[in-house]
Amino acid sequence: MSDIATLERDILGAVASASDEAALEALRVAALGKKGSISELLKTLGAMSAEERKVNGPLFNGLRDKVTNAIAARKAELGDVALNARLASETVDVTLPARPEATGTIHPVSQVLDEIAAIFADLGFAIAEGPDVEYDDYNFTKLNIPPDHPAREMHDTFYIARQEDGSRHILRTHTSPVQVRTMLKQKPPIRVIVPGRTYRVDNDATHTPMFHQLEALVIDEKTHLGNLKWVVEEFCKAFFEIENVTLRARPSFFPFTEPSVEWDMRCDRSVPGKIAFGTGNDWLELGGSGMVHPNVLDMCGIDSTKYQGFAFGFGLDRMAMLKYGAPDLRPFFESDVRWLRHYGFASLDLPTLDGGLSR
Ligand code: FA5
Repeated sequence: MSDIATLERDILGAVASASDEAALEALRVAALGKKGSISELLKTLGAMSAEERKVNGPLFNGLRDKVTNAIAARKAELGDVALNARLASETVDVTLPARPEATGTIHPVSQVLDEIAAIFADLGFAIAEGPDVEYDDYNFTKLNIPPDHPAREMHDTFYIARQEDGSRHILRTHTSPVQVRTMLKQKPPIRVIVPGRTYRVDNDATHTPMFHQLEALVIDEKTHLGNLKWVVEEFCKAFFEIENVTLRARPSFFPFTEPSVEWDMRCDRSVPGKIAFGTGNDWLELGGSGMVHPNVLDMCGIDSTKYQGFAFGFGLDRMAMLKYGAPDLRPFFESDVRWLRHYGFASLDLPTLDGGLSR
């Protein structure tokens, strides 16, 4: 075997068995560095005759290329091995919490929404939704409140600039337009609740410009006021987590219900700053309700000679205030984390009827 062939075999063998990048670099310097074995060989070409150079030039250059390629290939191989070893040793346990302790809490309104969804799901109600920006027609006209009806005044409406066709959108003043949306697309029997945001030009300790309502709508051929009372009663028992609920009905007026009824629940406010539910001689206002007005049924494409039903609409934030003892409604929407830490709920405790709503 020639000297060149021996040198090639030795260098390529050493490159193939180099165990890390440092060993490979040492081999590269020993072969291809300034004073490396192959560099020294290449230097001898200058002193050779033209004939000798013709033979040895391709031989030496070929050796240099082979070694250069072998070193590059081994370097890539070692890089992959090192990366795989690093990936294997630096595993991340994704089940560990991101922070030592959970700092976020569930807002009381979200908590109350979850509680209400659990209660009404148990009573067989579906959840319906509608947009915050609503047609004047659905918010008022189809609810038996025609343009210029004085009841529009009660709603302190936020209007949005007129469209080109003269129509005007509004921020919905109550969740009742979702009654209209539901009746327009679904035939009876209907049994839905509508929790959602509502807007009115209103601002004091118990009124905010944006607040939440809970609407309920039941339509079939024989639902009556007694059914309405039973549903409100069952809701109050589950929501306030008491067995003993006494309701008081007061006559009221809403253009979209006839008759209209406001419900109060017995409570005790005799201890200053405290409220106890289910006992005492005081009354807690729950909200409005009534039998859906036949005009509303007809305007929503439901035959009022065949179908009837009830609806109610309660203030959700007010219910959260009462249940969780928050005296002022405005901080609900101020995003103060100190308030949230005080009134918020653990993020992993989902309210369920059997597990407890507000433990
Ligand atoms: C209504 O909005 C009717 N749509 C309710 C209804 C539905 C009646 C279905 C009959 C049938 P009212 O304007 O009373 O009714 O509002 C209902 C509740 O929303 C009130 O009892 C109150 O708890 C709450 N509410 C009203 N305005 C505000 C406000 N600015 N901030 C917080 N809560 C409010």
